[in-house]
Amino acid sequence: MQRFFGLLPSGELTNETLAVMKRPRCGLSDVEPFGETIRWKKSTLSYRIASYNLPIPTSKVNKVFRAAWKLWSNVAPIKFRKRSRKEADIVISFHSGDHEDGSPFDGTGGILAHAFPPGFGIGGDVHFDADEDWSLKSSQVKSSFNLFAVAVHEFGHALGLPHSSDPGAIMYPTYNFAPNYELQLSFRDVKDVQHLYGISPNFASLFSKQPPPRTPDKCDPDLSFDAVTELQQEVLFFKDRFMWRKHPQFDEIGITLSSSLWQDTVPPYLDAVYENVERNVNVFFKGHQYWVLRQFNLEEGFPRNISDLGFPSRIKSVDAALHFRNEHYTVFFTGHECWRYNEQQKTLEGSPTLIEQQWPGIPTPIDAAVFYEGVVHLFKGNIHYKFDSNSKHVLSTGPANELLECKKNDDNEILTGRR
Ligand code: TQI
Ligand code: ZN
Ligand code: ZN
Repeated sequence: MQRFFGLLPSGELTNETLAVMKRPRCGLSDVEPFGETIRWKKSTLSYRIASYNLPIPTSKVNKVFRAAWKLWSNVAPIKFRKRSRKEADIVISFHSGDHEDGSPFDGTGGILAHAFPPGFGIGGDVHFDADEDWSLKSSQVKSSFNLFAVAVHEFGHALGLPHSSDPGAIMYPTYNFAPNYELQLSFRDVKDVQHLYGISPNFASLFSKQPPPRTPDKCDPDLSFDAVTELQQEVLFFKDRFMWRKHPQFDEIGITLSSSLWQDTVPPYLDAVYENVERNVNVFFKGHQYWVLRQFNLEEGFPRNISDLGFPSRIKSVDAALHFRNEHYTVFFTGHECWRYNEQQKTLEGSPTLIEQQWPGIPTPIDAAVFYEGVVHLFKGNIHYKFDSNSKHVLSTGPANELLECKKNDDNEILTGRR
């Protein structure tokens, strides 16, 4: 009932809820129920930005909100029109503490913003906590929140979207903003808003080149990996912005954004990752750069160029890194070559060798490598090779995702939108 009447669906009998229950009703409304949720009935929605408490100059605030609405109007047939004075369907405002809607803000941190589901009056309104340190920058300042990212999420609520269980979705209930990467709606967000409002006539042409990103499915028989590494007791499998964590004590191997562990220190779409237990560091590779992290903190001076490791300038990236704890060296794979890096002397030893000689039976270039449970695991496309590095032969092959213990179930289909 609260949801229907444009109140935060807290389940509590607040004064506002009581007031709504007492209010006279008439049959005309701008909203209609849609299954469990409600949606706006009209296709052009007006919004107004209240001028008080603005944390940043008006012109910048206007730009951020216009861009946030555009993400939604690009995919669903809704138009958003800004109004300056007249009443608007959606009022956007900044408040601190109690602002008399039954859901007071809580100062710095905690709740950042909230939005009311579609409806008259306060319905669709979006409130931001004026006590947060709001940022606009694409490079993130610690402890500040990106106004654009939070606005896109709240506008989703204002359109009637609930939270999503897909960790790649903007509507997933954790703050995950990757600076330097263009924020986009995920495949799941797009499906959800199109389920409510239909498909924008521009959708096909706008997204034909770059469709909204899907969250990978560990049960996909075509799954391949960007990188695989050990991390203390776990094995981590990287793919796009995500990773799966295989922990010896947990039987469920879940997917998370890799930023959930490293925030914005390491980029998505990595090339290679390895752990050096002795030096207590993790090393990440992407393109010509590498990052060294000690206990989740970036070491000073990183990222650095891979040429600093001793690679000649013709090597533009690293495909995979394979660390041998006991022997104190790491093998880097680049194209059809591999290189041996001495971790104690911190130098590349000699010249590269051909993968087909050192690793017979392994096609090149490879995607990922890890030494785990006494065996070398190499990944190429959707195939996983177990390799014995002493006898130099392939022990077995299987699907790339065989270590992820895929248990096919409906949840997975719901999560990824695949059938
Ligand atoms: N505000 C919550 C949110 O927008 C308010 C909320 C809505 C809520 N539905 C809820 C809280 C159900 C509890 C249960 O989700 S928030 C994010 C996140 C918030 C959170 O300030 O916590 C974003 C605002 F978590 F997704 F990052 C924006 Cl993006
Ligand atoms: Zn409020
Ligand atoms: Zn939310």
